[in-house]
Amino acid sequence: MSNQLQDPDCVSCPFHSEVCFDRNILEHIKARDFADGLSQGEFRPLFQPVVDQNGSPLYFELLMRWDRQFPCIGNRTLGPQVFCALAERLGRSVDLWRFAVARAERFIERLDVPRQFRPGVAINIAPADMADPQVEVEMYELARRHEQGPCPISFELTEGFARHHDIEFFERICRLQSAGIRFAIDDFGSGYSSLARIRMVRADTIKIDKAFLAAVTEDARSCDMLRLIVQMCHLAGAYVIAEGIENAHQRDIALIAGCDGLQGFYYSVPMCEFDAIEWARRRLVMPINAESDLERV
Ligand code: G
Ligand code: MN
Repeated sequence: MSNQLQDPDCVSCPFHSEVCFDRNILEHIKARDFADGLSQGEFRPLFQPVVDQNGSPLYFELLMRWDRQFPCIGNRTLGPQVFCALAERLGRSVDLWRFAVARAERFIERLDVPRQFRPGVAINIAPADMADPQVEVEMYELARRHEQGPCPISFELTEGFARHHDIEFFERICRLQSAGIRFAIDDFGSGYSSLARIRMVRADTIKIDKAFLAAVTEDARSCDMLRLIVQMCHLAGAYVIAEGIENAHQRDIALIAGCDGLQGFYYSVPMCEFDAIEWARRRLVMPINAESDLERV
């Protein structure tokens, strides 16, 4: 992270390295804090790569953080598990989503790589936001802005979406897919996500929850299960990403199980925009003459 000081977004990183995911902290946070945080630019997107079997970036997942000085609890960096519930309660969740989309588009623009080699960005979307008709409208606009090729921005349906049973929800996803927006089922195998969900949503990608990868190191039975889950996801027509790869052993198991992509601390922690761009540029595999196209894109 030697380049942090060159990126204004990163100035706060060294002071807030520990991310808080403890929801109990919510009782100390006021509605006003959130509104101020959003208007004062305290939300900061990080980017974590998803790589192929050679370690080359396929795309990045945008992970939001919130840096704030709270009067009663001091300086904190909060993770989405904390502030997404608050945003939803305040009816500001779509605002945060919109901010994420804008920053994902900025990231892709700054990456400045020819379209055919350009890694995309995946943004988490909560089920309640996905059910908002305005979000659907904005997703069509997004698809139109990128109509020259496959839309580089995709969405990860977070775990809670499994509780949304209404047919309109699934039809909306289907319509958007026809318009070129791709969806992933996030954290598959955790919480409420069930087999019915991968049947109802024809997800482009399924991400296997990191709890599975945590288990495979100790347990041969989990390896067999992982292989079967990957096969099932492939039969459902989806790419499969293994989340939470922390060491070479887990990487090998995920690859033997047939996973198409890998994500986790073994490859990289979530990085600020500047570091993620540097990281990607060092690893992108492009034909030699493609470099000269960089200027023209
Ligand atoms: O639910 P979702 O997949 O969006 O969660 C992403 C979260 O997982 C991020 O907060 C990220 O920091 C964390 N994460 C990413 N890679 C790893 C990993 O290898 N191990 C663990 N324990 N967490 C990870
Ligand atoms: Mn995710």
